[in-house]
Amino acid sequence: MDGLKQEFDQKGYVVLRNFVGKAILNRIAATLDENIFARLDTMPREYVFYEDKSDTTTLKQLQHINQFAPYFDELIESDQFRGLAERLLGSSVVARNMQWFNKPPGIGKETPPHQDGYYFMLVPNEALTMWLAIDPVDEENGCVRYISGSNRAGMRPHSLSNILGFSQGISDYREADRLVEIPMIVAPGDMIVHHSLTIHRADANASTRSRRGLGFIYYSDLAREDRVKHAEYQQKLKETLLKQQKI
Ligand SMILES: O=C(O)CCC(=O)C(=O)O
Repeated sequence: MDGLKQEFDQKGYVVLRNFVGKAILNRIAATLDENIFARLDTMPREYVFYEDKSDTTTLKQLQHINQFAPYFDELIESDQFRGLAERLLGSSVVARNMQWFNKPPGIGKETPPHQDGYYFMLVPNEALTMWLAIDPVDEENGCVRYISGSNRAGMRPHSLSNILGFSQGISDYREADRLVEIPMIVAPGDMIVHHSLTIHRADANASTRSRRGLGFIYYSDLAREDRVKHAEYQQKLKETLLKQQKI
């Protein structure tokens, strides 16, 4: 485990092949169907994002799904997931959000280059995100791409991205950054984990396949969140998205 933490500290990410097996993947699929997809209209609008709001087949992202399914709450609080977050961050953690991501075939947009910590507003910026693959994900359907070591180089400037679900992107991202990206090619059950300062992005889905995954976000107990600033940002974002009729 020490080796894994060392790798995480050094590169800002780790890859865990076959982190969950078929039984858990099947239970995740059943829980999504029963507790989430069947009840989307009971979730707050700002938790449910479509590529095209008028077409329900274009669902692209869901926030806080652990609040709507006891099994997801169990999973995010389990030793397998939460325990791993604690070992990688080297501190106690708080589970903050469980997300569902998709890039619908052909229309799923790119994920702008960003550092999660820019959205989290933490001091110190000590948090991580786990991304568990549900589908096979490769360069064609828009895999996550990391910049190794970027977790040790501080926060880059961000500005509004105009991409639903990822409102901020790195404003000075350049060709030199693209050249050193590492594509995370994963199979169902594999998991990638990145630090909140690790730069990452993903291409649009150019394939005829879906690109689904689950995100698990944990904050270190050492991190203090600017809750007022965060709530103000979320409220302003919600108002903008409602006005633009994107949610
Ligand atoms: O699913 C994606 O494209 C990116 C997810 C992401 O940025 C994250 O989990 O921090």
